[in-house]
Amino acid sequence: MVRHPDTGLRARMARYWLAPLPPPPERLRRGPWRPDAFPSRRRSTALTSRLGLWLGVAFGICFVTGLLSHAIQHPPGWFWWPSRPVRLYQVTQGLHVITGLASAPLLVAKLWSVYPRLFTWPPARTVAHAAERGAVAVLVAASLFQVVSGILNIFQKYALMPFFFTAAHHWVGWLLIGAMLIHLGTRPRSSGRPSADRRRLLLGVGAAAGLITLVTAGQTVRPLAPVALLAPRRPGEGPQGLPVNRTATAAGVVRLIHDPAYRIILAGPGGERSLDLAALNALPQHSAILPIACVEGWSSTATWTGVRLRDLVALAGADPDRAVAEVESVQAGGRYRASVVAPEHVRDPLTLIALRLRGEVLHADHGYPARLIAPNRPGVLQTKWVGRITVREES
Ligand SMILES: Nc1nc2c(c(=O)[nH]1)N[C@H]1C(S)=C(S)[C@@H](COP(=O)(O)O)O[C@H]1N2
Ligand SMILES: [Mo]
Repeated sequence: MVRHPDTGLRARMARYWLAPLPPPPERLRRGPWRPDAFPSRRRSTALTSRLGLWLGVAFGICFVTGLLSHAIQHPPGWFWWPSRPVRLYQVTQGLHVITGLASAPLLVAKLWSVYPRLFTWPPARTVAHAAERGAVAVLVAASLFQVVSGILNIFQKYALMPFFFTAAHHWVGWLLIGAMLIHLGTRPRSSGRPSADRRRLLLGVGAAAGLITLVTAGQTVRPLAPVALLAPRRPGEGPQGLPVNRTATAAGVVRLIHDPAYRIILAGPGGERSLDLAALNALPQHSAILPIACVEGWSSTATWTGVRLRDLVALAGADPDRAVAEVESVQAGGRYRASVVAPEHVRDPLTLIALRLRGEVLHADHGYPARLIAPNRPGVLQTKWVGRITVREES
């Protein structure tokens, strides 16, 4: 059947999409809506698009590294994450936090450069134009939400976020990237290179982004630690020279971990056994130099000593080369009281149930009597105050 092009669904859609909308009454055109309300010459499409390019790159890196971090913490069935290189997560999460923070001044400058467009007249010319502007509104709101909530999380201002940060930050990230892709397809094209004084402005914004990077990167890059002014935790500070995320007191475990009845329950195909501290110390001890890389961006490396998880898995009667272990804390509640160790990490001889840190018995805040430490995993999965290990074999 031959269809006339003008009666096809596509043609009808296109007509609807590009149909002019009725203009609003002219008497509403006041204040910022009046013609020539924004005379600044520093704003230009070249400036806006240059800022947009930087912001797009920063958001792109931030999104990919964020998704990765999310997948490691909530692995879908198809997901696989290696245990080497041991610092890979430290690098990807460092990039996530650094690009996220550096995008703050870029975002402010970009919004400054475009906010007169908020008062475009008429507000929407066509349905397509209205949809484009809707996508921009979503993009702006999502960008502000991501940058602000990310910063609040780094500074642990959970009280200012009446929602579950991790889930909200993840879903708004998707919203942001979706709106950004729509915007990339519909934004006005830039006209050439920015002029000299606009280049100066760009230089200023770039310098601000660089400075923010410098004063936050020190929370993970040791030589920059002295200038880590914006970083709430620094690599060398804390008991045994390592920052603490949640203290033993805050987790409510002080009594339990000092109780002479403390045991690790080891459960597996071979049944259940309980190991007291003497039994754990009697097993072969191994050392590993590994970082704690917190999702919040700080990281710090130390020498850990203890029992290999794979040795414990074998003791539980499972094949250490294809076993999964769930490591639980004596902590009664809290989101981070347990973590699952995938076969890749169980197998790795660097994965330890550590009893010592830098040659000393673990400090209570670092997980005394025993804590999990594994290569290339987010800090949040390095369970402290271990009370139970449940092992099962992968089929
Ligand atoms: N049981 C338990 N383990 C835990 C946590 C927790 O809240 N409870 N916090 C985790 C987080 S978020 C991090 S970053 C690391 C920090 O380890 P550290 O305090 O020894 O530096 O511990 C992890 N282990
Ligand atoms: Mo963390």
